[in-house]
Amino acid sequence: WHIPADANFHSASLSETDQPRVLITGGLGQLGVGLANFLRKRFGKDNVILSDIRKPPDHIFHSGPCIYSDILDYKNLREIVVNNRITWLFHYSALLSAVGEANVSLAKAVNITGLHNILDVAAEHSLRLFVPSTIGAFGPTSPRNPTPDLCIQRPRTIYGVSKVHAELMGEYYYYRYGLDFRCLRYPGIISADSQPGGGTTDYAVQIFHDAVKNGKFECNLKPSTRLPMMYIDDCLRATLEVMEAPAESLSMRTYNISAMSFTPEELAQEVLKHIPEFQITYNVDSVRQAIADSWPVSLDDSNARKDWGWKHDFDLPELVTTMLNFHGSDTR
Ligand code: AKB
Repeated sequence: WHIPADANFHSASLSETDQPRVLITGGLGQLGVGLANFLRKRFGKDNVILSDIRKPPDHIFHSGPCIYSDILDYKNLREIVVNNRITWLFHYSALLSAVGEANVSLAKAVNITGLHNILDVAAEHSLRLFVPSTIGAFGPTSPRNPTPDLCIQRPRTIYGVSKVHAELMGEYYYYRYGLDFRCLRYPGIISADSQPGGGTTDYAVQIFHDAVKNGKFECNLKPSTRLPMMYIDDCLRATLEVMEAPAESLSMRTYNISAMSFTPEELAQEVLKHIPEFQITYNVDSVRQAIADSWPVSLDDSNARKDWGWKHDFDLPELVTTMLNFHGSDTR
């Protein structure tokens, strides 16, 4: 494979001293605000623009540039990229796994049609483009423990299908047009200050909130459901690291990244070490359970570790201590 000589597109032309001008789509979802804060520390407040179709709460609005953008409106996207001289785009708009099953046509529009607009605007303006993929891009016929980067991908959710599509389209644009597309397959991401919206791994965020507030939690997955998970700080660092990696170090454009895998039972045991009166009960949601049962138990991320030096910091004990501290529990 090589980039055709007549390709109109070339990778983002930043000089050594330039800071990237960053646009984040889907900015008010679980990861956008955390990513914006993280990137603003590195690149400066005004170089990172958060966008969404929703109105930002005051504290987010006052923390840095926030604008309206609709990824289904190509002209609106182009105007934002041109007017703000955007060079890097992080595309976080997506309907997650469980909510996608509840609204397939909206998931198709946002996750597939929206992605097409993003790819085109990125290629047209020579942007460096990051699109998150997920463990949900694998399915019941993928090897599950561990799941390698390259294997059968036959997911059975619209979310998973749209993410395989994103991986393949991004790589196609890379080979065909030279688009600087970079993609990581995220595990379930656990964050303290922002709620996930409609995923299968959401229980692993909610448990901390409920444990501290009520001392108990009702879990919608079976106690033995093992899934790959990652603390948000590791996820954001991995995302910046792959975006900053020299192109020649990337032997592929879509990488698994991994940190830990645990079950609800194991997570509850770890919470109990801090809150001895904590109780977990189970009320299984059949849609989420079927999705979780088709996903990897663990991810093989050896290519990311080898190519650009990926290394996670947070394992289960540090994750639990950090989350409970954030939620204000008296951790012992
Ligand atoms: C979900 O559960 O849908 C997401 C994911 C693992 O991609 N958190």
